[in-house]
Amino acid sequence: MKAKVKKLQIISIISFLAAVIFLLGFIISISLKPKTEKQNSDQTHRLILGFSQIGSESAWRTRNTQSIFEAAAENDIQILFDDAQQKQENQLKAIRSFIVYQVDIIAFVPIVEDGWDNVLTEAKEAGIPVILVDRQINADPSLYAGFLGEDGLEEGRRAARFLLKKFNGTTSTSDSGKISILELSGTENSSVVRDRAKGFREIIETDNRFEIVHSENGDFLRSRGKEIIENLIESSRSPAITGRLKTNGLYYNGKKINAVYSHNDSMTLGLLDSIEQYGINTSDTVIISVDAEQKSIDALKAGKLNCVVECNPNLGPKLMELVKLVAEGKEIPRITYNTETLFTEYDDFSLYTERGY
Ligand code: GYE
Repeated sequence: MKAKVKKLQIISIISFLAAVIFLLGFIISISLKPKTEKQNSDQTHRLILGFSQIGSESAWRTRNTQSIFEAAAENDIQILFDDAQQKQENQLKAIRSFIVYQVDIIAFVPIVEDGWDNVLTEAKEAGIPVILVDRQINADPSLYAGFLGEDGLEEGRRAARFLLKKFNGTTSTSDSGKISILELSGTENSSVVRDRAKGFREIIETDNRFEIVHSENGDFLRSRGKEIIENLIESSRSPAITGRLKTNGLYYNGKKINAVYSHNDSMTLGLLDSIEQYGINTSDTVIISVDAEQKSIDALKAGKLNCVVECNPNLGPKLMELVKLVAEGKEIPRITYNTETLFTEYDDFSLYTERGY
């Protein structure tokens, strides 16, 4: 009997060892098995992002591009980049080349709102997801995965709220009894201009002391900002006294401008170039700008501006997060706004940090 039990014990130990050896052998064989095409490609496949940028019209735009390249490098994402030199047709060409190249994801800054349906339909048919960056479009929402950028409406509202606060309890000294506003707007038909103008008017129209007497498109360019103000100054020369220049402020059709709302810092810096060139005293003109690049913050600190609404160009890190989610086939929010703030003459400037653009 004892011998039988001993024999059984030996058999179960041997079969247990055999099972362990078999299992080990199985695990080793799996790990040594050559990876399938898909396994290899999934793990080692470096995401390729086709990115179409509108150009380099402002310090904001340049920082925006840098931020995206930096974040792509940090996330080991390859970028196929195209600078469209401010032309929509170049963006359409770039997006089509990304489709041919079969990039994994396309991201682009739509210079204007309309005219994207066809090319985005082609991207969809090619199975390439698209993310909108910085500006929005009028197109079938199923043609893009989501938008990442600024809340232009809120930027406009912030600018107007500052103006209402600044003129709180004051009445205009102008003949019309109105507080006259000059608006320098950016690229026509772009979502950012639509929103900054709309948000500003939404608040301004709650107070009938204010009147926008003139709005002109400066295409977000310093040179255009300078030119518009030069024309304004030149056209305010008083014909009566042999074209003597009015230097106690800016005028439009003889009306003194009490406030300027400029849609970006580049145009605002152009404005400052002209008033300095002509020696115009704008100490009682309230000047509000948008973007918050270092030069405009310096002008605010120097008392040349009254308020700067931040538009944050550092979209890179968030974009790469969204790119990776989309590449994994995951849903992303329809809209992701960047965090932004406000800089005004009432701030403690010693608390400011460098803007980095
Ligand atoms: O304000 C301006 C740039 O689209 C938010 O474009 C962007 C705007 C920005 O030219 O500086």
